[in-house]
Amino acid sequence: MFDPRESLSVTQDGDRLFAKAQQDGVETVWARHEAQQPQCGFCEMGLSCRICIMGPCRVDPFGEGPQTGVCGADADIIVARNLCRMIAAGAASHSDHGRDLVEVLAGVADGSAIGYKIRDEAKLRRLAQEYGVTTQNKKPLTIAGELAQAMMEDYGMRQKAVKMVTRAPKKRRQVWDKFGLTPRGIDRETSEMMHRTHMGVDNNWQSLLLQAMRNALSDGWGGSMIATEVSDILFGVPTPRPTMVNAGVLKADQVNIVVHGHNPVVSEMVSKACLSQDLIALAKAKGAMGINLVGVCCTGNELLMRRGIAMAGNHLMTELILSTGAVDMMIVDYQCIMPSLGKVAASYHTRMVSTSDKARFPHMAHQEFHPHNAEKKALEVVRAAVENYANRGPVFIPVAPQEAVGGFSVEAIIGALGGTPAPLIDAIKAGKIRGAVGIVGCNNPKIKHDYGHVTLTRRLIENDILVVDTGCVAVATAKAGFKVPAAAAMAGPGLRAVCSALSIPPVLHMGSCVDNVRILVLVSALADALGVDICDLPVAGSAPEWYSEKAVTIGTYFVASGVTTHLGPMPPITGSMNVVNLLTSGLKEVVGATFAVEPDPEKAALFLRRTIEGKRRALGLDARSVE
Ligand code: BF8
Ligand code: SF4
Repeated sequence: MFDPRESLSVTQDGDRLFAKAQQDGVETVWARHEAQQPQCGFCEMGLSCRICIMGPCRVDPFGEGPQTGVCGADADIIVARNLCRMIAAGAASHSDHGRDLVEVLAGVADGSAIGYKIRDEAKLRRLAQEYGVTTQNKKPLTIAGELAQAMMEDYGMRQKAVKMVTRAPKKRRQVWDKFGLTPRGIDRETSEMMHRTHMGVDNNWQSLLLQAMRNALSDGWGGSMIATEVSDILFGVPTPRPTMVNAGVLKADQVNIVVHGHNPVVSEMVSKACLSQDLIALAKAKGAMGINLVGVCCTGNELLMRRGIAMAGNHLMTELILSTGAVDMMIVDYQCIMPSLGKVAASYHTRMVSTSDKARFPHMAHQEFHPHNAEKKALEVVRAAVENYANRGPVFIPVAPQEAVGGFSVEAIIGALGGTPAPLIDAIKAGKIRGAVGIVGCNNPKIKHDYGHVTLTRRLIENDILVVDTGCVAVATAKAGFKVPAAAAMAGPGLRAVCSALSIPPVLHMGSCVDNVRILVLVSALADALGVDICDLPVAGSAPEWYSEKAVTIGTYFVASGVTTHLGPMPPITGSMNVVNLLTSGLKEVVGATFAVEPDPEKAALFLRRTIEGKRRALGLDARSVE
């Protein structure tokens, strides 16, 4: 059995549940990571290629063995192509998620998406106007149908540019036009990226990487933005509301249902089913006090943001949550769902249910959800979860839950500021708030669980930098207690004063990973208010523990939008110093921002503070020196 010499998580529930999993003989992500050591050095450097079957090929980083693949591709081409394909996969994942929402919107319009409805008509009308759909004298369902059609066009090849790029500041759009980065169609850019990386197409590492930026932008200002906006129309714009986080949100005396994955199309229906009086009565008849729905990962964030539903944990907690023995059912949709989960669940009474036609897993029952049957299916699976309560063995819930506040959509942030971004801008100008950092992304067993997120966040708020976060980071910082108004006490004096006056935490939960687009909209509003480009703002991005292809895509659209972005783990690019130099310095002359890699969050905090103070200086604001 895997025996780590030191603790694997900065969280108490993580450590205690890891010990419990060990005791129960459950294999976890850390043991499998250990079993993979040493991992392939060629792959780590991006120097292996298996794009065609003249290969697989490897380039020798020491210059002794082959310097090209069978086709003649050198290290620069191979490294660039591999990174490009990661970005294409990330863009495809988030944008396909967006497409599923558009299909539900179309289904609401024609009556086939049963149980779904338009929750925010004002936002529907705003979006329709952006898309050139006339709204006067039209019923909401008619507008919804026409908007869905217009959004579908964004996926194809009929547009010169995806519609919502017009949300970016004018100066930014000029940069994109100048370098050919304006995304034309969502599917088109991903498809072109895959085409260019086929053997014998684009063999210039620079033009490959420019297309990768256009591809990432097609997600950030296209597919992901559609996902967030349509989710708001269908399920409501998030507003601040209290919630609870960590493994302590599971209840020993209730039926516990965990939703895992990303798309609110499934989890929203499950949450509705959990309110069914019949099913609650059934739970009581089975001896439970009620039905307790909680989330993990991003579909959990979607429910937390809009409904205040409790959050049990992030990516590296998903196996451990099952080892509480308290989960009667876990319902998954897609993305970031470890294929190990079915096997972990088999050590307990937990029933596992997969719901998407796109995502199947070993040892899970498959109950396919579609817009026309989701309402009915949700009632069926929740009933099965209730019936499983009687099969529970001993339960170990290791901690008490932590309070948190989520729900900071851009609309909610502007609302908290009194209807305009002006107070935030004034606080930045006055130097009370030095700037803001968006911390995003995952967990990765290569880094102590949540150490990067929590350490970096602490250092930034201590130094008067406002933090907004999403995805798995948002769960980590909530668990660490940064997401209650009282956490202002942990902030520097300037940020503390602003947060106290507004009764907001110094770390604002902006949602799931597709909701990173809310950060793009927020920085665009700040740039417009100041009359500058995004790359001039005292803001930065960070993904301290990233693992997924989606995270590379997010980082790339942040940088292409002008936000300098720090990465914790090194992407697989060190086999080409040309690619490394372009991403970490050359891009500055193209998009006014670069990537930086630093695994140590203490050092990353210094880098991000220096970046922000440098931007302040360039804007003519006071700047602190960062030692
Ligand atoms: O989309 S942060 S581990 S759960 S990829 Fe996945 Fe990363 Fe978590 Fe959400 Ni995002
Ligand atoms: Fe090898 Fe070239 Fe084929 Fe890649 S594309 S596997 S480098 S021959």
